[in-house]
Amino acid sequence: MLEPALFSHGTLEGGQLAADISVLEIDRVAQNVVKSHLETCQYTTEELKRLAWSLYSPEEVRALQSKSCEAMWQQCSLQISNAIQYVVEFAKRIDGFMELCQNDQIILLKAGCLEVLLIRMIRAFNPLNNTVLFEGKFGGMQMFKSLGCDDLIGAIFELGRTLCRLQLSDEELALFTAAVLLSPDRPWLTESKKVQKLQDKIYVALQHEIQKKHSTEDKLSKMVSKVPLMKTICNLHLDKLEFFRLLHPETAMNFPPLYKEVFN
Ligand code: MHQ
Repeated sequence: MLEPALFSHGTLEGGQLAADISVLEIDRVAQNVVKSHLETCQYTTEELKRLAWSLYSPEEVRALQSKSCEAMWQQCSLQISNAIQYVVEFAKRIDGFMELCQNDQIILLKAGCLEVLLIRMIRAFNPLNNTVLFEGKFGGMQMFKSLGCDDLIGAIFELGRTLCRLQLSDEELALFTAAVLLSPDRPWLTESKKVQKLQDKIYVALQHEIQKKHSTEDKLSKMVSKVPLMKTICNLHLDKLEFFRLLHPETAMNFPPLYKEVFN
């Protein structure tokens, strides 16, 4: 062997020390990400539990359905824009994010915030009756009928059901959304290696978190396998927005600035 010292007792102990340091490091990453999530998740779990009882009445659903397409788009873009603000705040609180160059921060947020919202949606999604929180009450997909995007809405609700089946804890959700946000493969990143290193640590922390509940099935790969579907939904949303903009340019011009900035 060329490097016998590598296998000597002393070096092995050194290796163990390195492993201990990285366990501490991983715990620190997990704590930071989970805290950031809890501080920026818009609704506490308790609030959502209480809200789950307030459903839109059939009359209220009918009222939403008879709105104009423009009015409904305006309302949805406002809700999404509000929710994005919390995702931006979440990103800012993740250790390492603010140390990336501003260019990369913007790329990661623009590319990832809808995916993060779609994952966060499971907290505000009731798979028992297929309803989601919209403007303070829960309602089914029929309430979005006037958008004229049944395929998009159908895909979002389907994803909601699929992700709910994974029964993610707030810790898992926090780490999963952070990992999605810190995707090193987003086009035009200038420091993707730096992003990769941050994401690697978060995935290790996530795997560690999953193992705490000594589940046998491979939950992490199940979670990651839903990412392509989320990307499809994001692209579908962009297509719908582009089409809407062609039909109603003046309404689209009045969309919330943050929504326009992210999906321009
Ligand atoms: C967040 C809270 C939250 C806020 C807004 C794009 C388009 C024209 C229509 C919720 C999509 C319609 C969104 C408002 C619909 C699927 C959108 C409109 C978690 C996510 C959540 C609940 C959003 C989920 C998706 C909603 C309902 O913390």
